[in-house]
Amino acid sequence: MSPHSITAIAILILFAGSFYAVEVAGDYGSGTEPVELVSTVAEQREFDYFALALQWPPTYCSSSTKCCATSGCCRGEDNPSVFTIHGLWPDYNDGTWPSCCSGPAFDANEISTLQSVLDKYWPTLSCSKSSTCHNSKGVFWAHEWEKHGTCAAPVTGDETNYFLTTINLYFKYNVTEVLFEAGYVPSNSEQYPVGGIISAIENAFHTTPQLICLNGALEEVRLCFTKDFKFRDCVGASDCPDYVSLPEADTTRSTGQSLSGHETY
Ligand code: U2P
Repeated sequence: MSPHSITAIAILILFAGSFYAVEVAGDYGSGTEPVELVSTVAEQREFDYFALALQWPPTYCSSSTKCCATSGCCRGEDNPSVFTIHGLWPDYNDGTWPSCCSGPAFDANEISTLQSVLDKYWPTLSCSKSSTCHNSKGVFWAHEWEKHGTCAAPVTGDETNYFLTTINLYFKYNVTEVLFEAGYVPSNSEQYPVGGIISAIENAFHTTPQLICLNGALEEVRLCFTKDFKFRDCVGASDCPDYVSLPEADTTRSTGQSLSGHETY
């Protein structure tokens, strides 16, 4: 779909109605924490900017031991050793964000043609189902569309276009390639200076990323964009120590099923 079509859809949606807030607390992944759903009838104002959140699967996977066929942590030799997509999030300049705006519920058919790309580059890393905005649970993509995609709709349009826009940004700004080329390669022994990682991204994209860490390992890189997809600073601060690890994928972790459904061993 052309940018003009997306803009046309965006304008239609912008004028179509108001947004209603349903703040969903709790992350998509762990499934061990209770999911708190807080519904309000307050209208949500339109967001200020986008954050493209990319996760480093080996770090996330090291925090969850459960394995299942759907998890990107359990594909054996195919376990991802590239940054994968967490989400494209609409954000406010004050550090908060809208969530669960009005809009259609997730429809798997809308993204069926993208399935193989999503499985590979936007996999769930958890075995637990994710909270959706309708007091229920669904796949990771349902969570990301309903919580974030519906609020991004004034710019990104419908579900298909939300996923397409996100995938396009992911391939256009290849953080994995930038870091690997700068020498920041997966290692279970090296510690890398956070300043060096930030500089590598600044040199490539002329923007400062937000980095999120877990137990001294890089877990997420967030790139921020204006609503016309020019780089801008993120609002939140990075939370990493001065030196971080970029762990290798654990290829021994597997359910014995690959993405194509064949056994991996
Ligand atoms: O950072 C923890 C979780 O908070 C949500 N988040 C964070 C920053 C932001 O700008 N927007 C946002 O939504 C994310 O929630 P999730 O999409 O995983 O439910 C993030 O994981």
